[in-house]
Amino acid sequence: MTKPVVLIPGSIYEHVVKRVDADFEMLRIDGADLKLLSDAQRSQIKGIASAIHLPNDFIRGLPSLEIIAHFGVGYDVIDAKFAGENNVMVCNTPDVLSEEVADTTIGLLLNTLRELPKAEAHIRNGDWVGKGNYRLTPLTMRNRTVGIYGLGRIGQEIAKRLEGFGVEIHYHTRTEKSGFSYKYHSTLLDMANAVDTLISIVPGTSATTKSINAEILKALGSDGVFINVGRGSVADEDALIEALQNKTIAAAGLDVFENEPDPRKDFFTLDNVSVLPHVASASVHTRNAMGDLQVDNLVNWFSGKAPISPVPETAHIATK
Ligand code: NAP
Ligand code: 8YV
Repeated sequence: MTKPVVLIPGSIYEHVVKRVDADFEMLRIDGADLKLLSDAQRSQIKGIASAIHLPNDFIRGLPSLEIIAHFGVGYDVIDAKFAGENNVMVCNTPDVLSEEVADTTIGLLLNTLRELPKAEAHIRNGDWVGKGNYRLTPLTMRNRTVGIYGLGRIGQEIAKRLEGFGVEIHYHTRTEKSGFSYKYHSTLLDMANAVDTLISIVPGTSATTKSINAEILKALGSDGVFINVGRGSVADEDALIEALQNKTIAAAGLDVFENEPDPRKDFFTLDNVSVLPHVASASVHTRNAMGDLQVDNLVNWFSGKAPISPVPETAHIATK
């Protein structure tokens, strides 16, 4: 029996390549560009395994396409509504990365508050012996009130970990979640006024774009700390840089940026910012689990079973 043709456009984690190659007729091209495919190839492609932006005209140009399996829980690089309207299933990789991302978030928060990367540089570059002890950090986790913007799968894992630090926990989502003792705020501004530490772990959508703006940062206050592990698009970076320069807020910890992998240079020159290169889920353990889930969605689909993790916009599409 011939295997379904699965396209990998652009680069992807090697574990995914190996699995796609083993289970399907794999086709690889450098990017999501129809010009890189012959007419015959376009009509043969039934599935996509990708981690990059797929423009709508690319999806439209593949007449036999049934399913897109995305590497990542956030799928803002795919217009899933458009795919659904064109009967193309979209799957993402939720849950398997939630704990890793939550662990990294706590690490980034501690790095930001306690300046651990700078303290490590102090010993590595000889300043401990040359200049003496690293400074006492003005910021601490002690007595913080933390607001979590997005209490979904990852937000809940972050909250669980924060409980161990003895800090007060608040959250904002569009709908109040049952079964949590954390204080709910129906607006982001209301929460920003009530907390001094804001962790953003919402998806990148039209509703969240630049929602962390000058007003929210001002509400956070001069002791305020902003941590972004969700998507760079959620922060208004002009407003954030200004707030950090003027000390409207005290500090920020950023794993995600509007322009990746080449973020605004201000984030590297400001001394009240701790940065990471979008590594929240980046361990071999977790990336393997993400890759397996991505490919298992394709395996299920092409053996006539329901996909494991369809996104809500395409969950209505019937299994073949
Ligand atoms: P999830 O389970 O779908 O949770 C999303 C949460 O955000 C929900 O609580 C949702 O609650 C809330 N939300 C969505 N839109 C909102 C809005 N407009 N206003 C307020 N709250 C809103 O997703 P997840 O698995 O936790 O992942 C969240 C995001 O994290 C991903 O989409 C991705 O962008 C990001 N992420 C980043 C990394 C990284 O490496 N840095 C890794 C993994 C994930 P309501 O629906 O009630 O509003
Ligand atoms: C990955 C992520 O870095 O899952 C997500 O939404 O942002 C991260 O886990 C990314 O998806 C890899 O392409």
